[in-house]
Amino acid sequence: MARTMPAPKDNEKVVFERTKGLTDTAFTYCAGCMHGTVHRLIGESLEALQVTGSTVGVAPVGCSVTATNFFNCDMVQASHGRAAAVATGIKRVNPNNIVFSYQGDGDLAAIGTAESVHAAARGEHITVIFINNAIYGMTGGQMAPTTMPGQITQTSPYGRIIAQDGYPLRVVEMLSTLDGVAYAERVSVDTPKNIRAAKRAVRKAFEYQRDKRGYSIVEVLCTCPTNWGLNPLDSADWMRKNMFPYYPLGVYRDIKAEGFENIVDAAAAKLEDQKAAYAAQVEAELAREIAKEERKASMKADIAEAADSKGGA
Ligand SMILES: Cc1ncc(C[n+]2csc(CCOP(=O)(O)OP(=O)(O)O)c2C)c(N)n1
Ligand code: SF4
Ligand SMILES: [Mg+2]
Repeated sequence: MARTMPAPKDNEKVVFERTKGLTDTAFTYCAGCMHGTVHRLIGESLEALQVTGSTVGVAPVGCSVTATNFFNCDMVQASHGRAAAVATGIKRVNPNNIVFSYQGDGDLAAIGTAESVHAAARGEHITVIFINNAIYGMTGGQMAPTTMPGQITQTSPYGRIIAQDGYPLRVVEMLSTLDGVAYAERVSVDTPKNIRAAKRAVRKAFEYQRDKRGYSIVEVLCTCPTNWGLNPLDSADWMRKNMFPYYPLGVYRDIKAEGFENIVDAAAAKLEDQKAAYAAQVEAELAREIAKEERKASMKADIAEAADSKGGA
């Protein structure tokens, strides 16, 4: 639903404005849902970097399927899980555009795992905003790969059973091991302090893409009050108590902080380190073998000497 903000009257001063990175459209998310907060942080980053006119966003399947209505940039709709592949194609033919995907945990970490891992491994110059709300929100609250142990969902009525359903996926930890990843951080938007940190992370992810450093991802821990069956405040408490310990907030990869310009330099330095470590290991093994042979030879000589002295006695 498009809305038009009334113009300020003569005696009124504008103290706050809706970011121009978002369209003037009311969000359709449930009350207390954090998708809207994350949308705003993305909109503000695009506006601050002055790239709304040269950005293409890729919307997923999930509650944020409607994201195409909200961002004030070109938007494309990917089918379920394919957003990283669609973003890859768009970025490769338009390398000067900013390209981002916005994906839920069902989209990115279940059906789209392959695309997501390989886009990161290839070091695609895209930015991924990953909404981890520990559930399939849109389809009524089924278990996601990020659902917490013991968490009750529509498809885990007795709680997620680890022996049966396995362990939740820690996405930024996993992806940050890949050489293509320039920046990976996990944030949340539950408090003003965390929202400010999340804003810095989202902006940095876009800056890294603009500066051609490599793939960037920001995982945002979010609530889904509707499917968790809790009110928004209790949802935030539940998230802090249950999700924060398992999914610690923080930076998991930042190649600039590590002293590199881009993933190519970082990967080359890592390979040199690995080659040096391997050479040192081979050398140490060789030294051990030589010492062993020397010990053997000296023992043989001792035995021969002892035999000689016995024969002579
Ligand atoms: C190929 C395919 N499989 C399954 C679905 C059904 N589906 C739509 S949204 C969704 C789950 C989305 O959950 P998530 O990505 O976590 O987003 P959220 O709604 O929680 O933000 C599923 C399973 C689909 N649309 N297409
Ligand atoms: S179902 Fe959950 S994720 Fe979807 S809009 Fe509602 S609260 Fe948000
Ligand atoms: Mg989800």
